[in-house]
Amino acid sequence: MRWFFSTNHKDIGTLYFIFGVWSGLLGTTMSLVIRIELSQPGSVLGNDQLYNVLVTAHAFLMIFFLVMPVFVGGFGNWLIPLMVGSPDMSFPRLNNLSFWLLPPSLILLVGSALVDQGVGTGWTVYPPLAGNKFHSGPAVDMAIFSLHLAGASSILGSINFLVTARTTRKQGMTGERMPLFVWSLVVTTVLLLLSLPVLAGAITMLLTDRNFNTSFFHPVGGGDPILYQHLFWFFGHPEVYILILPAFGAVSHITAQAAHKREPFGVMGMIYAMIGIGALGFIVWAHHMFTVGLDVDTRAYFTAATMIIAIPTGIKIFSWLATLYGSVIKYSPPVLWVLGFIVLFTMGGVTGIILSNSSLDVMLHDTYYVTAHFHYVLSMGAVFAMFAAFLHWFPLFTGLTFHTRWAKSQFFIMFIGVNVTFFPQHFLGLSGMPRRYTDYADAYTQWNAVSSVGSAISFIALLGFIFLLWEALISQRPLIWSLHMPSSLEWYNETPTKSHTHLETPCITANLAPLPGKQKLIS
Ligand code: HAS
Ligand code: CU
Repeated sequence: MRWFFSTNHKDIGTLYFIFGVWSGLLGTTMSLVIRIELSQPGSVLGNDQLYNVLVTAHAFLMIFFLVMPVFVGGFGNWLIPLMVGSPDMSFPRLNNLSFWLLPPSLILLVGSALVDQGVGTGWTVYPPLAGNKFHSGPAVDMAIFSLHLAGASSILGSINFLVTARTTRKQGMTGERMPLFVWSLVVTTVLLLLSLPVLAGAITMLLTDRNFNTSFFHPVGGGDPILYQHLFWFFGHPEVYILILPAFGAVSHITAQAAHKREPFGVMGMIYAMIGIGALGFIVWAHHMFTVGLDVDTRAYFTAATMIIAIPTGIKIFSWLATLYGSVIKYSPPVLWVLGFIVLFTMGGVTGIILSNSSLDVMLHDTYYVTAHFHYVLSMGAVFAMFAAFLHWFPLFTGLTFHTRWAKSQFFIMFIGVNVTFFPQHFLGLSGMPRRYTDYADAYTQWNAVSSVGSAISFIALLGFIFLLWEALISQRPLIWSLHMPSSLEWYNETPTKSHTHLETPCITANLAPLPGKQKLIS
């Protein structure tokens, strides 16, 4: 009952973590089946629709049920109140509802794969494939309801986070003094509030097209399937920044800690860069649609607008490097993950810039080059940052520590695994291998085999992480606070005490030292 009815931000954050890890494992197993299918030409599953169902469910699970719940729900719930000095979220019961909307959403999603032929549309759910002609059973309807529930959960959570960050900051914490992780979630939740209703509208129109004979996306009734793509990507592009911005926030804290600095380099620049990325994220959506027949001026605009995003993102990358520059870095496990993040996310970002050239994208769209791009920014961007953040804040959450040496080797195995998996996909894409097919020409065999071996290595590394988590919990290795004080709280002169752990009272603010009167945090 404690967990079911909890209104405590730490309990709810923990629920999000457990939920996210569970969905992440399910999504990972699907990715392994995908890589087994593609490890050699010919069919293993013997069912192309089933393959497409796995690809679709994999994407939904990773995006909506792993990265968003863990970063926004898990870390957001745990850290926002601690970082702004609030006893809890502003609307604790709404917080409970936000979480508990997710399990039914997940059940609908997993259920959709089990009824009729499943949802084999890809996470974009484009009509006409997603219409009742090609997906006639209830599966797509279930997936639409699943997205509605997950969307409602995110919207309610976003309102809660924004109100908490705005109204419950302790005295003296002006915007410039608010920690960057909180800022990253403020921008993320604004993006959620502005983009999710558009997705909800699009999939509701799809629902009525499927069930009530409307024709929003049916040319026969005067509709247009391209309208769906515009609506979807008006949500979809901000969504990818929703996935990465909290990671940016976490990386800022961890780099400052790694460099033994009170704050990262260029805090104001970091804040404006995140706001800039968020704002620009709304005016670039048609770079996903360069092949639908846009006129050349429109393509020129979307190419240029998309490329501009390299500037605020570059500001962030170079600010992290400047934070690290000149300091003696202690290569602790979270720092290794963060360094991996900076290098590999940048690679993924640069392939994004290549894709943003509409004339190149005409060739590269729907090839494995796109798959390589988004796995570099997601699997090695968002997910690496997630590992970094988990290792960084685990001592704060539990008072316990990971086995340092084993955690470092786990990082290196994962680093090798994901690069072996995804780097060859650039070659496959450049030589024309399309995404979302079960089979391929023999010429693509070699790099596909390599990629599949890489996914097996990553899976072993993932099992290693679960072992490490179990080991950390079972061995109860305590943290010595004075040596490992997380700088994120130190910045704001909040001395972490034992009461930061979930074992003590949920109300921690009473134990925190007041913010120093005139101390300058921003130079
Ligand atoms: Fe992306 C497709 C372009 C960032 C995720 N992206 C996807 C998909 C996903 C995704 C999931 O324009 C597939 C969706 C699907 O299912 O179809 N993406 C970009 C650009 C950026 C970018 C320009 N993407 C992300 C992030 C993601 C993400 C972040 C999730 C976490 N993406 C595209 C395009 C497509 C696309 C096309 C459609 C492709 C297609 O055909 O379907 C930028 O935000 C990246 C900025 C970051 C950097 C690195 C750091 C910057 C530095 C500054 C110097 C760099 C410069 C560039 C000046 C650029 C260090 C120099 C250029 C050189 C060539 C060297
Ligand atoms: Cu995009």
